[in-house]
Amino acid sequence: MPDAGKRITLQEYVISECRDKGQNQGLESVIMAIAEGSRRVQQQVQQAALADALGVTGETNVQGEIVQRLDTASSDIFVETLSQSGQVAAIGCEEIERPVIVEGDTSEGYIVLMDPLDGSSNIDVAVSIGSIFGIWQKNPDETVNDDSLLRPGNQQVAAAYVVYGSSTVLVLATKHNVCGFTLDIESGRFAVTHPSIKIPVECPYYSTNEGNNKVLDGPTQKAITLLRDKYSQRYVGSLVADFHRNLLKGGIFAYPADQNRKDGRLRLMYEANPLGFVAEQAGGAASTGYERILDIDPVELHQRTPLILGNKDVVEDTVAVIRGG
Ligand code: AHM
Ligand code: MG
Repeated sequence: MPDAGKRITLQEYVISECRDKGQNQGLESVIMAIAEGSRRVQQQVQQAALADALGVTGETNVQGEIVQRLDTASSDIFVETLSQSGQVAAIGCEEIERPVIVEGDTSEGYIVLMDPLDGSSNIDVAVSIGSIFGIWQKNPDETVNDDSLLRPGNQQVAAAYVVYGSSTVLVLATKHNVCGFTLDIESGRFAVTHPSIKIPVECPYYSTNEGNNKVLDGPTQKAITLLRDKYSQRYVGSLVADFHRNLLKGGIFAYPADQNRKDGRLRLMYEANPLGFVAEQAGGAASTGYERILDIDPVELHQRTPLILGNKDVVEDTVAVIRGG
């Protein structure tokens, strides 16, 4: 049986980060709302087949993608926990067209952008999926509106993701550290299991959808061929799971632009910015192929971006080839 009692809990960790190390005040309430939401989503993911909660809703989301029933359930759970945290002024969500502006917003409020359930194609088949969160602090005298959410990733104060896999792991990146916590199912608490994550210098893996090779431009095809020649391929098809493996074991993830996806496949605000922040805080890098992800000035909440993410040296080498170098 786990002895989580001997480990530092997520709550103890974030209180220390926020109060003792000068990380933004009130952030602990946002993180604990994410943790509570994740605990509930994890239960739903585990029980979905038994509760007849798998499958599609019959709707398409703002991105034109088919909505799974668990996408909607997860989105509702996180909107509820974040709204009730008392520290969140606005929420942007991959599944919701317009931002959710929270009533009774405080002057120290935060803005959270999230993909509540990443890896939709894996939901029904018991393969690892996850949730992703980017966290910005609103200006103290600002009344939030839709435009308040359009901030570059370099202004994030923290980012987090959760993997619902063979165990449920929450990874939190703050200004000081990247730390991983595992959910103790019995107590419902997350406890520190990966105290200070740095992406390994070695890069055993590359993760990309090889089926897209034929629609890549010449330089990008060459970049992927170079990765294939050097590294082993691992591709789950859930960004969170692919990124988590590469963060712990070393690796690079690539979803570049192609003929069918001129702006890339993944979402800047919900996927690339938060994971780009985690990667950089852990010593890695995130690029579109032409610019640093975190420096993009967003023009649209649901905008897409090409994404090259992971080991810093390998990202830089890959980007140089994509640029025709
Ligand atoms: P989602 O947020 O709707 O689940 O879509 C994003 C997912 C990522 O998790 C994953 O990296 C990618 O889409 C997989 O795309 P593909 O099936 O084209 O390889
Ligand atoms: Mg996603």
